[in-house]
Amino acid sequence: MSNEGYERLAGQLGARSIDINDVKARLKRQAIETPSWGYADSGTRFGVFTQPGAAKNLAHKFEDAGTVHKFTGIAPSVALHIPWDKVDDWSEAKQMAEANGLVIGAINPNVFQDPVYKYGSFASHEADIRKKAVDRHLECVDIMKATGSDILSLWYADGTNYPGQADLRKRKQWFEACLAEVYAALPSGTRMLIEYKLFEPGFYHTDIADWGMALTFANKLGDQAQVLVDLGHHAHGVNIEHIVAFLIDEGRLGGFHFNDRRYADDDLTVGSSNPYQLFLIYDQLTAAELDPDTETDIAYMVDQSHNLKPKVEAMIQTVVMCQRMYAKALTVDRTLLAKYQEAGDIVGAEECLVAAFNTDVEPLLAVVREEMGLDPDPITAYRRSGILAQAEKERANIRGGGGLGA
Ligand code: PSV
Ligand code: MN
Repeated sequence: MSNEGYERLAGQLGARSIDINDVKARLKRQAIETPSWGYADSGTRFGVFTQPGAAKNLAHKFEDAGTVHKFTGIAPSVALHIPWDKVDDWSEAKQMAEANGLVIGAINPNVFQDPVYKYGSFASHEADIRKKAVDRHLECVDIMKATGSDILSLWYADGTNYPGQADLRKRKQWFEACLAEVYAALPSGTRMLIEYKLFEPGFYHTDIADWGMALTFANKLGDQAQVLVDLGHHAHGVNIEHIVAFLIDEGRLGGFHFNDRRYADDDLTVGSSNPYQLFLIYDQLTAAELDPDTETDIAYMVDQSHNLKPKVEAMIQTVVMCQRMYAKALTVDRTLLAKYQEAGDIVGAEECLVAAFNTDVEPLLAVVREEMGLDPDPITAYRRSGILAQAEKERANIRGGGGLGA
């Protein structure tokens, strides 16, 4: 492989006073968690188009997540959704993950599919339903202990469809009380991340509709509670990178659910529709990472149910997109940017970001991958591997999945 591109980039970074070895070291430490449910069949309410090679059980999901990690080198953990991924023996599941080169990441309690949650879970007006939802969370805390997971990732479908349907303030109070019960059960050194979403399935109101509500709950609960930003959960036009910066400054940005969308929620692979927005988010994250006065502990997780693309290939594409945007953000000339900001030079400042976004980081990523013992081109290498054809042969006649299409 010619290293001309790499040399050119090294020159560009030199001119921006950026140490290329530091950039490489950071890229090698990057870690993106993939979701078990992103490997299973999924669909819309209009139908599910099944794929013969999709994961049909937890073993398949670990295999697939392991494959993504094997080809990218930066996807070492997998998030689980309970009960979609429920098993009897968690130590066996942990070993299965390890056998695929993975650790078990965030545990997501699912309190939205059981028909008992028709009117909500933590916000249900029925005390026994709220208790059932709390119990599911406590079960997930036990799973965290058994698997070594240190994140409880919380999202609620709770909401209403019509004005007057429910008492909004009471629902908030019930939420607070249930979250506090779960918080009290969290083992030390672990975190609960509270995810917000403006609509769906509730079409009139959602109980945790935006980052301000999630932050309010987190602040009341304590240091082990933080906010999770899912890129698909905002109204159109919302400035997500601003929310990211704000939450970082409050010490409350706990994690991400990366995905992209054109219209509604998490339908598309990361950066496919709006790569510049993803870059601007990574720019804020990187600015904080490089600031010695700012501490962060952010879980970078993917939450996608890409329905039509082949699952593993799409996940490799996703992870690589996060890597690419992180690399570009690492090429921002932050000294110059600060100077332009100080001088009120709007065009100069913006051009710093545009220059970084336009920087060709592919040769750098190829070198990083080779130094990590990987193929420089993960998607082509995966396509060459024959893994998908093998999975299609082995899995075609197995039923199951566990996920949005289950
Ligand atoms: C809800 O839309 C969400 O973003 C939550 O994170 C869920 O756990 C996930 O998608 C899967 O339904
Ligand atoms: Mn999500």
